[in-house]
Amino acid sequence: MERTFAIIKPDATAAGDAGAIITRIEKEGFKIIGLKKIHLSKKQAEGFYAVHKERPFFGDLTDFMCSAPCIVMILEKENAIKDWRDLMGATNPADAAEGTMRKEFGKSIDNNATHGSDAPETAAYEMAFFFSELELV
Ligand code: RTP
Ligand code: MG
Repeated sequence: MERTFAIIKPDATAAGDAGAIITRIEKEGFKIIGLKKIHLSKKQAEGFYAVHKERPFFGDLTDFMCSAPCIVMILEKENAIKDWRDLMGATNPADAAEGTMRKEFGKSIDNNATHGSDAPETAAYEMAFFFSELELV
C-alpha cells in the first residue's frame, strides 16, 4: 500500500464540487485515511509550494491557495501516487483527458481543482506538512 497527499483546491471547494470529487476518489478504490478543511495562510501556502519559489507563477499560485478554504487529504491505495495523478489529469484542464478531475472541475491552469503529490519524497513532505500520525485512521 502507498500513501499520497491530495488537495481539493479553493476553486473546487468554493464551487461545491468537493462531494463529487470525494465520491470519485472512493469509487476509484482509494481509502481516505486523513481529511480536513483548512484555510491556508500565505506563509503556509509558500511553505507548501516551496519547490516552486523561483517560478514566475509562484506569487499567483500561493495567493490562490490562500484565497479560500480547501480540503486536504491523505489517500491510500496500491500505486496511490501515480493513480491519483492519473485521476487528476493534466495540470492545464484544457489538456486533461475526459473523465479526469481537472477536465471535469478545473477552470484554468491556475484554478485546476486538485493537487496531488508527484513522487514518494514529495508525498512524505506534504503529508507531514498537514497531518500528524495521530490524525490518520
Ligand atoms: P499540483 O502541484 O498543484 O498538483 O500541480 P502539478 O503538479 O500538475 O503542476 P506543478 O508543476 O507542480 O505546478 C503547481 C501549480 O502551479 C500552477 N502552474 N502554473 N502558468 C504556468 O505555467 C503554471 N504552471 C503551473 C498550476 O496551478 C499547478 O497546479
Ligand atoms: Mg506539482
